[in-house]
Amino acid sequence: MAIQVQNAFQSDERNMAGAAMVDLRSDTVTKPTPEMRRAMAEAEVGDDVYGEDPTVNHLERRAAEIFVREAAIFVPSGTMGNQIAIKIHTRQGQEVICEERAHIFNYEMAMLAHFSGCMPRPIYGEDGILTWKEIEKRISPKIYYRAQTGLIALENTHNMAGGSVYPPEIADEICDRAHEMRLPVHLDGARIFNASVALGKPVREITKKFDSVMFCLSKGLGAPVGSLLVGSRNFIEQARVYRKSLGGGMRQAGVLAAAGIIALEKGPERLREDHENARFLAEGLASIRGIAIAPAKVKTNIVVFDISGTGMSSEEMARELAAKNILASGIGPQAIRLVTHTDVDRAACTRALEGIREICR
Ligand code: TLP
Repeated sequence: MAIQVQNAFQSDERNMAGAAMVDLRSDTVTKPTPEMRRAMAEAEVGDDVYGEDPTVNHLERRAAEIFVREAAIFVPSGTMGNQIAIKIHTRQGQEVICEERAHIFNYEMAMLAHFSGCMPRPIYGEDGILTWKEIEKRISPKIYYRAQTGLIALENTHNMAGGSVYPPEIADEICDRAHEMRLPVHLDGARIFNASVALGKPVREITKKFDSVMFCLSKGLGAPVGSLLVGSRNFIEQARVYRKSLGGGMRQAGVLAAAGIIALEKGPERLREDHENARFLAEGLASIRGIAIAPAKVKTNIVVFDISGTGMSSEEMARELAAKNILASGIGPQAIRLVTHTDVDRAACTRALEGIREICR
């Protein structure tokens, strides 16, 4: 399930001569807007390790307000936010229940084991969505000779399951039942604003029962760097210790937080457009021979499709697309992921579709 990262450099060179590059590898590739760059240049800063950066403090306060939590902490990446949360919620030798394709399990450098000393207990969920019924069966019995479940971690939207969205009542039930068993629940909400737009419900509502939430500014919201972890005051105080231990004390980080504030306040407004473009891509892909995808399942900005019917490997397809200045990620031997974002418009999506159609012909 490795992500094969295409080297965009070559395409940049070709770009000089040919058509503009359409980069659909991820929503992490967005460049800061002129407004963000101006805010970064003008940001008021201080030493954030001393808690003295006014711009970072402002961003953290706003995140806590928006999610209706006691506190928030700015971290350099989603990975760091998730792993700090796991560390706080668990003890060494415990198990963490997550979905089989979860980011915390597959793409966070085994930090769950390395940093927290825990074992993942992965469970397959249809479209990446777990239910309490499935989770309950995998919670360790309270017997002293069995490793105990320490945490349940959900992902909303679910990246590798194609940007799927948790129905709020399913997530709420998982949290309620887990809490009855005194188990904490963490949310990898890297793209929680995409879920919020798809559901038409504010993030505070769809995340209210989780013990901690990580969300990213640097994905669909368009900031160049940064994520936030939100939770109780006590939880965030502990997170500050671990952020520093991991080398995440960022000093005059206000230059980053300034772009983050714009991403947080204005980013969500335009996600609907990304979702419409993703659906447009999915519908176009469904009409190409050899490609398997269910467009109705594409609810947010991620399109995952199977290309086994084309006889090509995802590596081959990504290479051929790159030669046309279209960048896509292979996420399995014959699975491709396209992610829409602020730097690709409908015309760019149309070009990407044409490129894929030509290759499959
Ligand atoms: N996802 C990246 C890759 O790492 C796969 C991408 O291109 O989608 N949670 C989820 C659900 C994510 O998708 C990601 C990044 C993270 C956490 C980690 O965020 P960063 O990259 O800031 O550490």
